[in-house]
Parts: sequence; C-alpha cells; structure tokens
Amino acid sequence: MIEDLIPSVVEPFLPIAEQFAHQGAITGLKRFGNGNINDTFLVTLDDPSQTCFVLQRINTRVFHNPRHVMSNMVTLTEHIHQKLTQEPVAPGSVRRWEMPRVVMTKAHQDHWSSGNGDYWRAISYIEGSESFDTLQTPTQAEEVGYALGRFHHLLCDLAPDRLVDTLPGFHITPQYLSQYQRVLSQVESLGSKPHSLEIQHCLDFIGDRQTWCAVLENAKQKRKLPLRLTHGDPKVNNIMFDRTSGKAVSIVDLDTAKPGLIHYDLGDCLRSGCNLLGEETDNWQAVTFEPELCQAILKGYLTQASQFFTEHDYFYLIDAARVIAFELGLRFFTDYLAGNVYFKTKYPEHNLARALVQFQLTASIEAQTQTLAALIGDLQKVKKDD
Ligand code: GN1
Ligand code: MG
Repeated sequence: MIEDLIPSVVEPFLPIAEQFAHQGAITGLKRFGNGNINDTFLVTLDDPSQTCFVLQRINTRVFHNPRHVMSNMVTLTEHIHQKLTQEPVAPGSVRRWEMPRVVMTKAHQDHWSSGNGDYWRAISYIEGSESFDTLQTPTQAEEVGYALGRFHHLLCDLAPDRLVDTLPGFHITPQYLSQYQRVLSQVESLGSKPHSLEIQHCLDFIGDRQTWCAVLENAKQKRKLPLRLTHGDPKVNNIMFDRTSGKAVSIVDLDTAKPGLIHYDLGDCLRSGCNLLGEETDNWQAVTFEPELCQAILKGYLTQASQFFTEHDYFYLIDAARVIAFELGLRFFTDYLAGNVYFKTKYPEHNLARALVQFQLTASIEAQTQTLAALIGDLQKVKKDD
C-alpha cells in the first residue's frame, strides 16, 4: 500500500517530490540520513530506470545563496562526468565510480521554490550503495581515503575560481574563534549559563589552543598550502559504498564544495573516520583517534593523490586532523552557547555533548603525535620509493 510508505508527517512534501518525478509514480517518501543542516528525504518511484532520488530542502539560514550552491554543483558534476568518460575504470574491475547528478524539475529548473521561500532540489541516488556513520575496519577506511583522493584527483584540473564561495568563512578556524569570543562575551554579560564542569572543560580546552588553531590559515598565507577545490564536508557517512563489492563508489553531499584547502577535507575525513564511537556518542571520555584507521585512510587517499600532493601537504596532515576536530568542537560549543541556532539538535545539551566528543578526539590526536608522524613518514617514504 502506498500509504504505508509515505508516513503522514511527510505527506505535505509529496507535491514537492512530484515536481522532480519525471517517470513512474512515487511509491515512497521518507526522511533520510542524519544531516545537521538540510532536510533530506528519499523518494522512491515505481520506474525501473530510476528507482529513487534524494529530495532536499536547502537550509537558507546557512546557505544564503542556494542558487550558487546549485550552480557550483552543476559545474562540479559536469566536470567530473566529463573526466570520467576520459578515465574509465579498467574493464573487468569490480570497482565503479559515480557522481550524483542534479535532477531537474519537470519545468527544467535545478530547484523548486515554494511560495514561502523554501528552496528544494533533487539529486540522483547512487543505486546499490550504502553509507556508514562509523568505520570499523582498515579495509573500509582505505576505501574512504580512496574516495576522497579520487574526488580531489578528478577536480585537480578545474580552476578553483570556477566555483563560487557559497559559505564565506567556512573552515577558517580563526574566524570561528572570533565568533566564539563574541558569543561568549554576550553570554557572560547576560550571566545566563552556569559553568558546569563540562562547560569549564570546553572553555579551558579552547583557551589553551587559541594561538595554535590558525596553523592552516597561516600556512595558506605563507603559500605553503595552495587554494584548491574542496568538498568541504567529507565525513565518512558522505562516502557511499557499493553494497555488493564493499568498495567506495561515490562521495555525496556536494553543497559545501568550494575553493579551500584540501587539508580541511583530509582533516574532516580523518576526524570522522578514525573515531570508532562516532560523533554522536554520549560516552565522550572513551573517544579515541585510531592510528590504524588513519594510516588506512591516508594509504587509500595517496593512491589517487600522487599527481598533486606535495611535501608541505604531508607536513600539515596531523595539524589538519587536529584543527578540523578542534574547529568542529568549537563550532558545536559556540552554537550551544548561542542557544542552538545553527546545527539541528535533539535536546538542549546536544551541541555541548558533540563539542566534548570533538575536543576529546583532538586531545587523542595530540597525545599520539609521534605515532602519527611515524606512520605519515612511512607513507611518504613509500611514495618516494615508487
Ligand atoms: C554539518 O549537514 P551535514 O551533516 O552534512 C556541517 C559540517 C559538519 C557536520 C558535522 C554546512 O554537515 O561542517 O562537519 O555537520 N555542515 C555545514 O556532522 O555547516
Ligand atoms: Mg553537508
């Protein structure tokens, strides 16, 4: 029965899904994924040539110019689709690699706006794929690294200025620090947040890292790290795995693609991939950064990155993981202090709990600097010997 597959809470969105359903009838509509920003739905169709697509309401409080988000997505996916025809996967290989496509409306638009200003778009679903919130094995981790490396490789000949900066300040850690300081001074002047032990821990943790946290931006200014095209949000659950072969097949969630440092991406991939408990765990004190998974992610990444990866790129790898974990903790904590205005939350202390997880991960990276430096040195040596 159709009704069973379209829960009544999402029924109001059915007419919107219809705008993008070119062939076949809609047989299902449900909320999809764990995104913290946009509202995402999976729409299923009774059409064998396209069994489903992803429908999203773009959060316009975060993405002020959704038209640019869409034009970036079209530029990027067209470039990659073109390049994939020039570099097909070896015949007989079990590996496939696909990029999502923008699904146009029946009126040939890349989005649909409702009368109330909501901005909707649809993207193809990678058939036969699945994603994971946490990684468990080095084999999976290597695939995640491969996927990010493949994405960077496919974009390395598209000029960074071909994409618009849709989120100014995104991953510029010192700007998040300034924002935190502003919010903190407002909260302190209102006297509205009592300092629990956990809050005090966050305040001290940030305070101790204020000078260091500009490390990637400093490297950018000194031209040690160049601007390149980045994904912006390559956390592990944005990597799709082929359900049959277990190999990475795609990287999705392209809203944040823009010019930046590939170290933002490497850091995000490492901080999400090497945390076995995941970013939503309640047990923040047990969170650790797993060097074995880090090694596997980098190994997979470097199989694809040899064309563009430099000595400086290696040098800033540990800082990348440490900064992006710290930065996300800072963003969550700032949002908690500000009253949960940016990230979706399920309970009032949710962003505080998330911040504690990311700070614990940062601390675990710091405690293992020597181990991480040794494993990166080994990977670099393998590359030189090749
Ligand atoms: C947000 O919406 P989602 O879940 O794809 C955020 C990322 C964070 C991530 C943490 C535009 O991504 O930067 O790393 O949450 N996206 C934006 O889960 O702020
Ligand atoms: Mg995202």
